[in-house]
Amino acid sequence: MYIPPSHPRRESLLIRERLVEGFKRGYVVPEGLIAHGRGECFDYLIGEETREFARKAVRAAAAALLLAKHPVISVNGNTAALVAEHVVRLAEEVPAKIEVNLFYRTREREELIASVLREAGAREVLGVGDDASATIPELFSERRRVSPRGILVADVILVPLEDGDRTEALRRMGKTVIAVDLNPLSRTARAASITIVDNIVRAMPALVEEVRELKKRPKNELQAILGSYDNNQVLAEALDFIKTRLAEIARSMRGASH
Ligand code: PTJ
Repeated sequence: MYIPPSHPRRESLLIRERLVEGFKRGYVVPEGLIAHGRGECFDYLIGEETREFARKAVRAAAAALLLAKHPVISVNGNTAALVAEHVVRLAEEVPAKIEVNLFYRTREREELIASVLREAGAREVLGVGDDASATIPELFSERRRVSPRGILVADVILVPLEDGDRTEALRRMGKTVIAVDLNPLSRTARAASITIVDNIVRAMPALVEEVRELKKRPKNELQAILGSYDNNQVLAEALDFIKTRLAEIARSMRGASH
């Protein structure tokens, strides 16, 4: 679809097109399009920019990934459509494993997502077919099926665009969970150890950059970054930011009406 360069919502429309393309190719589910719409609404509220609360979370996430023994990046349909190249880059920089994990799991989608990741440069993709032979206890969705070489043994897992159940189950297993979720009120956002409240299309490049930067720092500095991070505080900052921003916009609208 042609979107004129001058269109004020061009970026946002191009992102939608990537999801629609993934949907047509069969690896983004219709529910993923709805989920993106919810995300877009929250992106409007934060002004479609990476804010300070997200930067803090990106920094802590980069430290957690670099300190991990077995870091894994979990990939679903929307993530593959929007940021496959950044997933691969992040996996190389950390280094971390990449695993397909789907809420609406079918063999066809697993394979399509793995091929999108391979096209983007991934050498190994876990969680496809018989590889997803282990189970996360107390989880009843298809997300429970994981790779015994990946999420099952991971100590730190990045779960972009997640549903709350798995995040809670992974936390119960003692794992550190990093979520990317534009909705600071979601169950995932509240259950995760570190929540990046930002659009995944901005959060993933920022995370790659931060990992590159923090890789040069000593381990005790990374531990200090992680140790001083407080996720509830960061989520509260996101809500405060939205509240203040909306109050300012409302004030300026009242001013314009006189
Ligand atoms: O590919 P599958 O089968 O694993 O299914 C993927 C979806 C996304 C359909 C599935 O995980 C799902 O139903 O997710 P939820 O419960 O709708 O949660 C998705 C969360 O991601 C919501 O809180 C949205 O606000 C948020 N979100 C959506 N798009 C973005 C986003 N956050 C950051 N960046 C986005 N682009």
